Amino acid sequence: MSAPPEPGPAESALLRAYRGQPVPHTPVWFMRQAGRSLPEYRRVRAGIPMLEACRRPELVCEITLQPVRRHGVDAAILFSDIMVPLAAAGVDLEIVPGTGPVVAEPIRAAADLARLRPLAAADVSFIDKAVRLLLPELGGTPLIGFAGAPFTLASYLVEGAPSRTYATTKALMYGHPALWHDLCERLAQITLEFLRVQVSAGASAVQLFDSWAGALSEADYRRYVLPHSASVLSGLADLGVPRVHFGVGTAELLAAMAQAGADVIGVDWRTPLSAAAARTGGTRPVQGNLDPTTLFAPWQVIEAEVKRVLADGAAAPGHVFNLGHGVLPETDPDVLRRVVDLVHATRPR
Ligand code: 1CP
Repeated sequence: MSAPPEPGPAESALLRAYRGQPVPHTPVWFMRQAGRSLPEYRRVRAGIPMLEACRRPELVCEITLQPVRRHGVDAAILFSDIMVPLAAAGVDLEIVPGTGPVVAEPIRAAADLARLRPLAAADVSFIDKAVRLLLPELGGTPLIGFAGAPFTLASYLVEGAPSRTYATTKALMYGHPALWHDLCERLAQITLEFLRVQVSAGASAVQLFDSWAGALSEADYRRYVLPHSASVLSGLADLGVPRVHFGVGTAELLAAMAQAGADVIGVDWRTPLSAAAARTGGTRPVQGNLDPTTLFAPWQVIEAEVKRVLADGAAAPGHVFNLGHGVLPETDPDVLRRVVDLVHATRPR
């Protein structure tokens, strides 16, 4: 007798939680679960520049699968970077080890916008190939696609490198609002196309990372950023996949970010999940939000914090366990495995 067919991603705990449906266990995955915390990642990446690695479908497939195999998480997230579609759209940039994205010629004036052409699906055909390689390997485990939101992408393009203050970005935003909106419209097109390619190839959910939006006041967010993130999210509506919207330091922005049109709100560790649920109207599932540095604490502390996050997440119509931001490179992978097992063993309420 043949075994019953494996349930597909649509029936997975992740997709059920993202839709606010009852789950057999709280699903869990980790932002930046692939990458530098894993020795097997460091091995396969050795000598290959980051952007080059992202363009090799077999390597993307292998790196995406590594944390799924090792940790038993409920989702894979495509191994890529928010800068990949910008490089594919003609921007000269590099991801510098130990620093992050560095743009050769930052965008500061109207004439610079010409360097940002629209993205076509063919520009990122390597993504389509990688997703199609991944699907049979993943069985029923859902694949999450992702992209950077216009503000976060703009911050790298305008600053030219990671920033702490976003002073140049904000100067352009306040001083040249027409140029700012033109830039963000172009970025929204690129992001939308990048996400649509991932979903068309088989990703079951998407996450829009507006990692650095927390640098803005709510008023500025609503005026300069929300319309562009909303155009990305509404441009995905016909695909029918859950859309997660996440940023860091967004306590004051959660209501506005929810209004941008996401189905699920990602929350950093500063805001209790119950407060995040209340601030977003109590109608949306939440994702988060263990402080990533908690993973360096003694196990008893980690255990108590995981249980606190789980209990707090029960206030929302659905909860997907995650960290409040990405896995830090120094994290012990065995601790991540224990966290997954603990989340799975704790009865959802
Ligand atoms: O050589 C290396 O290993 C480079 C390190 C690295 C890795 C592993 C970078 C450079 N990007 C990535 C992969 C990556 N980037 C993933 C992997 C998928 C997974 O989660 O398993 C994801 C989701 C991203 C997304 C990303 N890139 C974001 C949004 C998420 C977040 O953490 O807020 C951002 C802001 C970036 C920019 C970026 N790329 C790389 C770095 C070090 C940074 C951050 C730089 C900064 O601090 O501004």
